[in-house]
Amino acid sequence: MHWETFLDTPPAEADPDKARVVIIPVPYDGTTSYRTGARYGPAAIIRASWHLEDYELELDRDVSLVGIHTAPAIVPDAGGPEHVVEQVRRTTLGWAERGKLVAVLGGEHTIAIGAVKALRETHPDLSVLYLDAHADLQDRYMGTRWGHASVARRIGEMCPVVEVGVRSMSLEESSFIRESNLSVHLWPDAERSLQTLAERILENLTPLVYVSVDLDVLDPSIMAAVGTPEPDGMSWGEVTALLAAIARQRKIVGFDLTELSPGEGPEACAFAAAKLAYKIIGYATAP
Ligand SMILES: [Mn+2]
Repeated sequence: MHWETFLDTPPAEADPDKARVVIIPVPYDGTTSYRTGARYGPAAIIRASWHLEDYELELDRDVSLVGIHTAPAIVPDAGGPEHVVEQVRRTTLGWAERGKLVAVLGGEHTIAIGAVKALRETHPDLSVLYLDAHADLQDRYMGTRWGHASVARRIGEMCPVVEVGVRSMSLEESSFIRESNLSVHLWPDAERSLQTLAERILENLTPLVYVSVDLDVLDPSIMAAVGTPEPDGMSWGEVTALLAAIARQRKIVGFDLTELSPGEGPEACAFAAAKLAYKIIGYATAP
């Protein structure tokens, strides 16, 4: 039998009082425009995590020793995305107030808005590192301001946001970036040097950072299981090296992994997502 928790940790070994990290599953894909399925993402990531080694070779330590508690999944309110964002805000705030590193598993990217809202309450000087193939800067999309295409726009209204990996946007979004002087790093990166890119990203990040990952930032060759894949994306090594570099210079207080739609690709994608979650936990809790 399994515990249905991240890493399959028995509840007794993941006491929420002692855990430094809390996983919050949010199986929501209500505003997805092309193919739904991200609602199955959190369960697929958690199941894949059962096969991870606790020993993280790159970091040379057993990351699970920090204590990783898996909270009950949020049951999405049928009232629409604004309500789900509020549910995520409330749940995230509860854990953040207890000093936990929050790891939100999507679900569609919209849920990031709720997590950032919550962490802005506990950390007013928060900034957001936003990894996504898409700019997500539409003011409205398909009749709502709370859809997956408006996530970075809503977050940018709350705090500084630095986008990385972007390779698709509308003409309106392109004009908006120019007018608002937003920090958007297109991919492929013009300089082709991760170190230079990391330095430029750090210029616009405050000391406390929330990392928001739409898994479609990765190249579809390794991450086909997303609702809206975009060619010529970041490699596994580029994403992990970049996050490791940022975590060495900033304190990561929370993160999300979103948009895994397990039915759209091989099972390897859920394994990659689980490993990425584990690595980010490792980077963020490095001694
Ligand atoms: Mn995206």
